[in-house]
Amino acid sequence: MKLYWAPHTRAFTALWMLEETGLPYELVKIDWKAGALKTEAFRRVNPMMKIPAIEDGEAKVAETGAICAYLCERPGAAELAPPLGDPSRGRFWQWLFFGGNCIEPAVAQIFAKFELPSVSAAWGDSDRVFATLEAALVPGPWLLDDRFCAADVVIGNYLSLCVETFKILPPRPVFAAYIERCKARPAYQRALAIEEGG
Ligand SMILES: N[C@@H](CCC(=O)N[C@@H](CS)C(=O)NCC(=O)O)C(=O)O
Repeated sequence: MKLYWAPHTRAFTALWMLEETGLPYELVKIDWKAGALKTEAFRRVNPMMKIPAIEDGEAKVAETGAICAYLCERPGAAELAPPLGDPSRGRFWQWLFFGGNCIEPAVAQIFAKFELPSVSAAWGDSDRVFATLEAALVPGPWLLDDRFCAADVVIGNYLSLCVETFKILPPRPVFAAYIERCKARPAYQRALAIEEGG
């Protein structure tokens, strides 16, 4: 398995996820400013020319949520998703998709300050997105209560970026405590060490 990655990018989520799975992988560092994403070889991995992306034998997967979902199906990583038939699998998929479908556009809206009627914007508006997440995290400790899952990797890293890196959200104790729990995970710490070694 190869992970196409660069430090200080969205690829951190996939790196943390791989560390959670314990699967062996090769890190392929991408110098995207030097055009490494625009090569024919990389376009075959991700036609969007973005990282993260993974290659696993014949399989090629891009998009952070899809990578995390794919990895849950690899032998040995199944505990990062509720099993087939478990009712909590519904919420698992919901939160896994929530990152790209709702948090990403909400963040873009905060940065670009554009207005859309919340009834027609797929994410409603940024207040609704983060209030919904806050309410979901109140029971805790994880999105699926006691079960840590791949959706926590996706949502945890988005929240860490929004709260700590971009500082675009007012402080919320529920988010701060959740981010601390995420960061305390040994897999997060291993991914961070790789990231900082850059
Ligand atoms: N929708 C993608 C977004 C990935 C993305 O935007 N990656 C950025 C790095 S944070 C990138 O590759 N930028 C380089 C470029 O577009 O040239 C995902 O969720 O994985």
